[in-house]
Parts: sequence; structure tokens; C-alpha cells
Amino acid sequence: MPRALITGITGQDGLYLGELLAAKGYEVFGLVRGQSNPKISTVERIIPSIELLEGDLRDLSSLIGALEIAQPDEVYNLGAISFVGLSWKQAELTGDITGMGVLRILEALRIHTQGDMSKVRFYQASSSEMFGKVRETPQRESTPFHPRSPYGVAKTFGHYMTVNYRESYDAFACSGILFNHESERRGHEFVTRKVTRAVARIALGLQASVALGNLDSRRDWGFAGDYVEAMWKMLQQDTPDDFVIATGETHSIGELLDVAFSRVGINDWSSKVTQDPRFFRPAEVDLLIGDASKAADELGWKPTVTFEQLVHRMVDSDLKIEKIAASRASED
Ligand code: GDR
Repeated sequence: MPRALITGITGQDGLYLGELLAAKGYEVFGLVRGQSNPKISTVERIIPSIELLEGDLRDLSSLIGALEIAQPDEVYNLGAISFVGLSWKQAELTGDITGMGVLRILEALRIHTQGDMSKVRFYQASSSEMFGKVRETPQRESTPFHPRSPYGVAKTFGHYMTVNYRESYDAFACSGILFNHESERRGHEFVTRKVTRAVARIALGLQASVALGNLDSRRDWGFAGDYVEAMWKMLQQDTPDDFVIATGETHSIGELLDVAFSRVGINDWSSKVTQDPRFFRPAEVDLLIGDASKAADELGWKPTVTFEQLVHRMVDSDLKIEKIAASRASED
């Protein structure tokens, strides 16, 4: 039975990856910060066989301890402060967890494997935010980075550390440069889920409008369930490498609003969306669109869910959730 350790198990990607690996017959260990973490019950419901270990990406010895217990064949580092908007307000914490956390887990692995880092396969969750103010379009593995947020800078540090440990210690370390990936499990602070929840609530008469930031930025949005498959595939190769994972399509926030509102029969959303300076960022990433042809050629990976299908499933799921919440509230 192969064994895997996932950091960031309570996040959207941790849940999908844990489910995928458990279905493939892995013994899955998840790292959690503190036993009172309110998301633990969700993890245990979605991945009943999960074994949770306490540890923190800010604490090297806790990472070494987790590796000793899990004895993993594969380690997936998905843990991070992942909300870009927050990273300006908590720049130091973002640098510590999203950036230095990668170095700490690599160091923990080096110590755990007694220097033979080829023994345990390592996946680093890198991000299209590293491209930032893009130098070429579409963005591919060779595109230079120009991050625009403390989050993007921290991810760039983590990416280069991963590459450096591969080159310095022969680590089996892969960096997946994933473009935005969403689902009904996405947190409400991210724009897709913020929109789909608001659309559901507006359709049900529970709220009148939604306040957003920049409607012109463009993203390459895929389905998170497809993207965790790519993470696993990277670690099954003969040699470690870095891959861009993306759909190759880009859409504006305005187009996201079009598709989400039309799902509930609203074709003109202009009176239902306001703009609030609080949601604009000090520096914006205007356009992202990825070229995942290397992943298609070498991993045989392709996205299976279109932008429209993704937005529809998220709106449909939020309609269900909000209906249940509204009927519970009316019973009370
Ligand atoms: P992003 O995702 O920063 O691309 O990073 P997010 O959904 O937060 O923003 C996407 C774009 O939407 C614009 N926007 C708003 N964003 C939010 N969150 N809330 C708003 O009200 C709003 N209005 C407009 C943003 O300015 C931005 O242009 C995500 C994260 O998951 C990262 O962790 C990951 O690395 C990258 O995707 C790939």
C-alpha cells in the first residue's frame, strides 16, 4: 500500500487529492494545525480513512515528526496562506508559511531521508500568480516570473527552492504551476465562489446585490478535481520535472458574472453588482492564460470540465446549500 502525506489537507485541493489517493489504495496522512481546527470534521467525512497528524509549516521539528510517523512514499505540499488579497495585509505570515514553509518541508525531508532525497517523491503546489505581470502569452514553463503580490513572491521562492533541492540533492521534487482551479468546495473569499454563492442567494431573494473589485481581470479557470489528478501524475513519472496545468482559455470576471447569472435566468446583472474599493488590489494580475501542452504530451493530462460547466455546477451546488440553510432558518 503506497503512503502519502498531504499538507493543506483541509483546503479544497487537499480534500480532492486525499479522496483521489484513498480511491487509488493509498494510505493517506494529512497534516493539520491544532486538534481544534473546525475543518477536521469535513476532512473526516470526505476521506473516512484519513489519518490526521499534528504539525505546522512554521515548525521544522513538527514536520520531521510527521514524516517519521507517516513514512510516506509521496509528499504533497499544498499548505499555504492561499488568498492573494490577504497577502498584502499579512505579508510576513504569507512569506513564512507560503514561502519558508516549502524550505522547511524540504529540509525535513532531507533530514528524514538522511540525504537520499530521491527516496521520497515531493510535489510543490506552485502557482500561476508567479507569472504576475506576464512576460508572454500564453504562459508556459519557460516564461519568466514577475509576481505582483506577497503571495506570488512567496510562491516564487517556494518554486525555486523546489528546483534547487532537485539540482542540489537529487530530490525527486516536482513543481506544479497550477492556474486557478475551482469547485463547489472553494472558499467564499475567492471570486468564483463569492459570485456563485451571491447569485444563488439573489435568485432565492436572500440578498439584493454583491460587491466586487476589478471586473476586468482575466483568469484561466479549471476544475480542481482535474488538477489534483495532474499532481499525482507528476509524481508517477520516471524523472521529476515542472509542469504548467491550465485549460488554455481565459475569461474576465464580467464573463464569470454572465455565465453565473444566466444560470438562474438573470441576463442583465448590472443592478445586482456593485464595485467596492476594498476588493481592489494594490497591484493586479491582469491576464492569465496557460499553455499546458507539456502536461498533455508527457503526463497525458487534459482538463475535462469547461468553464461553463464549472460555473454551472458551482451555482447549482450553492442553490442547494442556500435553500437548505434558508429552510432551516425559517424552521427556527
Ligand atoms: P487569484 O484568485 O487571486 O487569481 O488566486 P481570486 O479568485 O481571489 O481572484 C481572481 C481575480 O478576481 C478579481 N476580483 C476579486 N477577487 C476576489 N477574491 N474578491 C472580489 O470581490 C473580487 N473582485 C474582483 C481579483 O482582483 C483577481 O483579479 C487564486 C488563488 O487560489 C491562489 O492561491 C492560486 O495560486 C491562484 O488562484 C492560481
